[in-house]
Amino acid sequence: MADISFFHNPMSRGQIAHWALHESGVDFDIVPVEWDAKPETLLAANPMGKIPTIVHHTPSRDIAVTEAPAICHYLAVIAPDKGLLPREEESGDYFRWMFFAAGPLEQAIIAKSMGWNVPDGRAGMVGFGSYDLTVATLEDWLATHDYACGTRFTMADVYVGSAVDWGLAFGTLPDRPAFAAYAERLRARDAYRAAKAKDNAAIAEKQNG
Ligand SMILES: N[C@@H](CCC(=O)N[C@@H](CS)C(=O)NCC(=O)O)C(=O)O
Repeated sequence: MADISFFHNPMSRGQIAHWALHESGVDFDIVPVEWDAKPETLLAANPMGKIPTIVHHTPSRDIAVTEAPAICHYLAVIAPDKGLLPREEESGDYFRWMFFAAGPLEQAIIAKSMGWNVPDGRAGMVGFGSYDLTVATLEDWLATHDYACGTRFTMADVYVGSAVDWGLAFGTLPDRPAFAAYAERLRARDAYRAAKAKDNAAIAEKQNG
């Protein structure tokens, strides 16, 4: 058995963890998940039955990690030689943008996709304030910084970058030059390409029966 079992469906946020697994270089096996037949082992590890979920088989116990950003950071921690963790002076930016993407950005995109509108006068109670403000805030950063931490790729870029990559691909983010340039930098990475090649092949296989 590999060190990590990765519960995955390629048509899902599992793609984020798949890219992170390739960046970290850890040993993993994919456990394929069909939405209408979730394995008991997935539900035991994550009662939400959500993808991505990983289980790290360590000598002392099996450690289940859920939530894509947590999985990304966990993988950076267990593969310290890969340079995916922030240096001390980068950690403010790293955690700021990782949590920004997991909180305000995800909520803003989902709310827009679902047609959920913030009632007039209630933006102050909503973590993302407004979709436009959330998008503009990330755009401002990426217009002047190549990566979440400035000049260097870190694991935060797998998570933030996945939101931008998907947002551009599915039209849930506006096609702004700063987003496009950031996505291009990320799409050139070997780990990104390796993970996406496998996911795209698996999707094609599903679609072709
Ligand atoms: N908060 C979770 C969200 C995960 C999630 O919603 N995954 C979806 C696929 S994109 C899923 O597993 N859906 C299947 C289901 O809920 O049955 C994360 O960030 O990883």
